[in-house]
Amino acid sequence: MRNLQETHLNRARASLSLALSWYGNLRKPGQSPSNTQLAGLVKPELEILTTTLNKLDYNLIRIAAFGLVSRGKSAVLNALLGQKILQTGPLHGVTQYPRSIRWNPSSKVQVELIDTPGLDEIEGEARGQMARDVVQQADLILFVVSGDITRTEYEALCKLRQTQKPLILVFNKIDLYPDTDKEAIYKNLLSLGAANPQAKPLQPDEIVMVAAEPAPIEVRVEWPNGDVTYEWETPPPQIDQLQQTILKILNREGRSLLALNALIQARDAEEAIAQKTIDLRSSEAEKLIWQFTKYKALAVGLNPIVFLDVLGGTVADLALIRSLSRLYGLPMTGYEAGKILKTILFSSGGLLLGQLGSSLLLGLGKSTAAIGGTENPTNITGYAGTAMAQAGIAGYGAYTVGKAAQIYLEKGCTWGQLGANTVIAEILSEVEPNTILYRLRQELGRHTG
Ligand SMILES: Nc1nc2c(ncn2[C@@H]2O[C@H](COP(=O)(O)OP(=O)(O)OP(=O)(O)O)[C@@H](O)[C@H]2O)c(=O)[nH]1
Ligand SMILES: [Mg+2]
Repeated sequence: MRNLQETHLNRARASLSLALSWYGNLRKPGQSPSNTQLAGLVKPELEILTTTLNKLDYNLIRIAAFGLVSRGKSAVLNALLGQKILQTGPLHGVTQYPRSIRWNPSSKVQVELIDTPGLDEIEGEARGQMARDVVQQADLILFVVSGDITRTEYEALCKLRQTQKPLILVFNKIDLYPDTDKEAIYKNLLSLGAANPQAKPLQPDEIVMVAAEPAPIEVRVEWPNGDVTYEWETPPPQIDQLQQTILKILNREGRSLLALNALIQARDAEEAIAQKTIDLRSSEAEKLIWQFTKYKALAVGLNPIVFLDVLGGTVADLALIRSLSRLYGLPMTGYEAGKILKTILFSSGGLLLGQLGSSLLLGLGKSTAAIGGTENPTNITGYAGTAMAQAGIAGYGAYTVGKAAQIYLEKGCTWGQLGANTVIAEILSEVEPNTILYRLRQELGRHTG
């Protein structure tokens, strides 16, 4: 278990280092004006890759608390810390900005707790952006509620679960409810989303009941002399169960979560780099694709032997894919180019397979026409006719392959041997049952193919 987690971290490190050196080198400013421009454009993503890699070395796990205003997000984090560090209070919007604090629950792991403003407090776009930024950094999410949840709360929860980060639903302020109500609310929370076939229900151990800052209670004090007074006393927080749940997750799979999250961030950064590169080089790429389109149409049209058509066409497509990847400076080996071509051929809804098929048919006609062509002049026109039709289809094919390759390269940049998506898939295939990661696997698996 320990070794497996270590392996996951090492693979994530290798993947990120490779991406950094690859993109760092290919986008060095100064090589050409367009490279300088590109280097400027992808600087933020390169920085993300660097900080993510550093984070892996620190072994620092980030836990972020989300929820609507006044649910007790700050109070829950204080209770975990065992100190009142974050400001709490009955007014809505006590916490205005995200704030992070170190927590050392055990000597083995370094944790950073991130407090956030209520999701319904900050307005519109700013809220969305703030939440996205914090969610992106978080390795584990605490969603704090304090009783039955509202529609807005449910929607926020669904959004957060879509980010595919491990999440614990924290039911806070249980001191306010009698046991029967508490149980009823807990059951409601468990059956959340039962009506929605898309949402997967929460598991019992994904919901934890706490009282982070219990309200003071009035206690009756009987003095030895018979006097009776009433005093307000603040009960201690009930937070043990949450603390234990978090610790269990951290020990069992903290490093794997860290590795996975780093890879997800890296994947997004790499895709953004690919996207920006492709946008910047779009006119050059357009020229290249047309060149190949013409070349391929010509090669296929002029070639009288059928199997060479198909072969020649495929070679041209492969060369196009490789030239495009070179133009973009995206990682691509011959093997990968072949895989991409195959995927494109099979995923373009038969159109390009049709290209292969019609190449064969038309090519056969063309070959026979060429063989008998010397005696009969109509065969010459027959040859020219099929050759032109075939060339047209082949050319169209090259154009489609070129366009598809462009789209594919944006995503495909993360699928190499050490590509982020490959390593993500590897890690997910190795996690043990019973872990949070195991549960995430189904979801992520759908996402990453
Ligand atoms: N009874 C009871 N009250 C609680 C508990 N936890 C927090 N509170 C109270 O709920 C109020 C809100 O708590 P905060 O921690 O400030 O809530 P928050 O979610 O951080 O709120 P914002 O920062 O405004 O979004 C405060 O008055 C707390 O004292 C609890 O377990 N029981
Ligand atoms: Mg707060």
